[in-house]
Amino acid sequence: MEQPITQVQKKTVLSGIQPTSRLTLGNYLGALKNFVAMQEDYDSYYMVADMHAITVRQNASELRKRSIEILALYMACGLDPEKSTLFIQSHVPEHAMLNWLMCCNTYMGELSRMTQFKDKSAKHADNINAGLFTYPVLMACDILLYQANYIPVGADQKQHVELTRDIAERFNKAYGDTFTIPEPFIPKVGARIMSLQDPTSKMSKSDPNPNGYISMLDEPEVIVKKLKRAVTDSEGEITPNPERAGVYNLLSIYSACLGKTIEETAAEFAGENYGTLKTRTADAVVSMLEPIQAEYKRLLSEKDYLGEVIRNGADKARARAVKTVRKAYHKVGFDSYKL
Ligand code: ATP
Ligand code: LTN
Repeated sequence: MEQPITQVQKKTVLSGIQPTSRLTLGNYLGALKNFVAMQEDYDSYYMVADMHAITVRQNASELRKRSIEILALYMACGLDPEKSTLFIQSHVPEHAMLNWLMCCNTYMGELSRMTQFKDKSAKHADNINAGLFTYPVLMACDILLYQANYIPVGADQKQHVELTRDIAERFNKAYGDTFTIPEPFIPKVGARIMSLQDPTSKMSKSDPNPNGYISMLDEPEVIVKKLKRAVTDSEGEITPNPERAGVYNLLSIYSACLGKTIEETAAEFAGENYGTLKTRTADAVVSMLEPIQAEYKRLLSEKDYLGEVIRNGADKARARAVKTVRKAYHKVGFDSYKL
C-alpha cells in the first residue's frame, strides 16, 4: 500500500526592526542578513516594529513613510513575500491584545534590569514613559503570538529574548501549555558591529554623529569616506584581538560581509597596513550594498505592489496571531468565543 506523505512541520522564525531611522550596516549584519538566510528553511514572520518605535517621540507622517520603506528594504535584501510573512506590527491588533495579559505576568524587577531600558532612559531623560519600560513585554508578545522557535537578532537583544522565555514559562506553568519557548539566534560574526567613531559602543541608527554608522542607503563615496575615518589605534598591526576595538570592528565588518571567520580575515591581512584594511572593507561593504540599494529604489516606485504585499502580510499574520490570542484569553478566564 502506498505510504501517505507526511509533511514535516517547519519550525517558526520571527523577528523585527524598529523604523526609528534608516537602517545601518549593524542592523543588516546582525539581523536582516540572517532573516534572509532563514526564510528558506523556516516558516518566517518578519515585521516592522512601528509600535516599538513610539517609545521615543516620532513624527507621524515620517513614521508611516519609514515603516513602508523598511518593508521595501526587507524585500530588497531578498525577503520574498511568497516565502515569508512580511508585515507592519500595528496592522495586527493582536500584539496589543496579548500585551495586557503578559504585562500581568511580568515583574517590575525583571523590566528594571533590562539594559536597553537603562540606556534609552539615560538618552531620553525628558521622556521616560511607561512604554519604554514595558517595551520588552510587547516584544515578548511579538514572539509568542506566532509560537516562534528561533529569533534572529543582534547580541544586544539576547536579554529580551531570555526575558520572553521566562515570561512564557511562567504563563505555561500557571495556566497550562500555551506558548512555545523561543531561542535567540545570534550570528557568530557581526552580532555586535561597533560605532566607527567610538568602537566601544554599538553602531546605532540613532547616533547623532553620522560618521559613527554606515547607513544601508549611503552612497558608495560616503561609505568609503566613513570607513577611511574609522577610529583604529596606534599599534599598526592587524591582529584579531577584541581588546583592540577599532581594528577588531573593521575585521568583523569585512568578515561578516564575506561570510568568513575573523581568524581567516586576520590571516589574510597579516603584514598589511590599516589603510589596506579600510579600503578592502569599504569595497566589501559597497559591493554587498549596491545591489540592495538598486532593488530598493526599484521597489519604491512600485507603490501598488508594496501596498498589496503589506495588506496580504497583515492578513496572514493576523490569521496566525488570533489563534494564540484565543487560546491565551481562554486560559486566563476570558470568554473568547467572539474573537
Ligand atoms: P536604535 O538605535 O533606534 O535603538 P538600533 O540601531 O539598535 O536602534 P534596532 O531596531 O533596535 O536597531 O535593532 C534591530 C535589529 O538589529 C536587532 O536584532 C538588533 O540586535 C540588531 N542590531 C542593531 N544594531 C546592531 C549592531 N550594531 N550590530 C549588530 N546587530 C545590531
Ligand atoms: N526590540 C527589538 C526589535 C523587535 C524585535 C521584536 C526583535 C521588536 N519586536 C521581536 C525580535 C523579535 C530591537 O529593539 N532591536
